[in-house]
Amino acid sequence: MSSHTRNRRTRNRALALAAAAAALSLALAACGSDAMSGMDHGAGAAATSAASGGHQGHQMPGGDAAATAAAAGGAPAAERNGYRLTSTTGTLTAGSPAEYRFGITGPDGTPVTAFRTDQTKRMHFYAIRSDLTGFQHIHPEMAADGTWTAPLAALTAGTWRVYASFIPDAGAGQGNGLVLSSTVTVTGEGAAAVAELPAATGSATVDGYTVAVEGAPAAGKAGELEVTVSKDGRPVTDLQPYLETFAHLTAFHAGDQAFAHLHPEAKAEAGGTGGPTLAFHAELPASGDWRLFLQFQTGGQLHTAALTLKAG
Ligand SMILES: [Cu+2]
Repeated sequence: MSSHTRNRRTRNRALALAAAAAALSLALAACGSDAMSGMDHGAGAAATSAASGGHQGHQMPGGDAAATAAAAGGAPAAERNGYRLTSTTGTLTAGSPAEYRFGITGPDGTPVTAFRTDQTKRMHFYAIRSDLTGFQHIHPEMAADGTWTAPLAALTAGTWRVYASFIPDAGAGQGNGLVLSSTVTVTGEGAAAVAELPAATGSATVDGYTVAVEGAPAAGKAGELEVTVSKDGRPVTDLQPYLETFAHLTAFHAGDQAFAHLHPEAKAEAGGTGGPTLAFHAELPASGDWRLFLQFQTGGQLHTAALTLKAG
């Protein structure tokens, strides 16, 4: 590594860490990177109280063991701060495109129809199977009555978890980002099959692009992940903006499907190009294996690379 490169990297890292630290309180309050607890959408009051205690435990990893464990584990609940994900879609059929319909009700129990735009969209929706295969990231459409429809590509049979990430623009939680989740059963052959999580690696290849990830995030601590994109051994510098970033990075925790959205340190300007190296705020709430999905665009084409990362 040349000294120039090393200096640049050191500077980038120092800036990044400072930015990450500054962003931490914001991230805790508002962004989807908090993977708060809650057992399941059926758990009702228990899930709600666990979730509301989540931030506290998250900010104080050395605090009360039970609170920390609750905060560190688990997929987001279906309800948080009075906002609830509701759906009439309990089961779907494997093998063909399907629609998942849902709504968000506010603290007053009525459907929320006012949402803030975040990364160009009012709603970010993810679906992933229990074994962390089959990642989908969709931007659903909302009807006037607040019903959202997410057009899913064909799913494999099994248990899936869906996540709605949004910022309500009405009610007591106006302006505070939330991630709510629920499960959906997909019927068909092979529903019980479980794919083994690929071992943690520093890189993955998709559509001829190699994505290398550097960084060793510690659970519950703000850190940095550096992603470098190359093709045929050459750095890729023609990344196009996708949702105002040069790469969109989400992560799902093995076992409990906790969720984290890792925000980039720099916004992409419309019409600009990026690469080969991108820095992200890495803030993974739990230790263990996380499945990362990195989405980036070149030549109008969206690519999704997946790799496993271990958080200490
Ligand atoms: Cu999105």
